Amino acid sequence: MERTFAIIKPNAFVAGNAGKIISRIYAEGFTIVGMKKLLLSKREAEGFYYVHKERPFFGELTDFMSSGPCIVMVLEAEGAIQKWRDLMGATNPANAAEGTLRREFGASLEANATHGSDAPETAAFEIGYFFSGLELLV
Ligand code: 3AN
Repeated sequence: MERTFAIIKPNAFVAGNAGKIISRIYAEGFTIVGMKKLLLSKREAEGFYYVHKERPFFGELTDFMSSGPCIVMVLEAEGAIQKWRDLMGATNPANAAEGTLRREFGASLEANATHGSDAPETAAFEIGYFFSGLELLV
């Protein structure tokens, strides 16, 4: 079993799509090991996206991620990291395949509805950024 870290981003939460996304997560066979709603501060969003700090979109991305509530989750499944990325679809909703979450709920490259870890090391960092071990008991 593997764990990955997921976010339902502010655009999806504000549009009222969190419930539909959570239903898809269950339907695809993930276990939700941890889940909470947060309103990130700009500083907290910057800390989370630290690896992107040199990218030109860093300011806009962290403004967006602190613009409204989001839901952070730890998902468990066989091959959870790739499985969740497959369910999300391509980063740009315009390129995301039919049936993926970003295709259905993404509004733009930035407001692309969901986030998912891209490797075991990033999953470990991202899970630890938001959850303590005590919050992830199953
Ligand atoms: P992914 O989330 O699919 O792994 P990354 O790691 O390339 O994609 O990008 C991190 C986040 O930064 C994405 N979720 C996306 O919302 C945002 N992003 C990526 N490229 C751009 C861009 N050119 N303009 C604005 N936001 C971007």
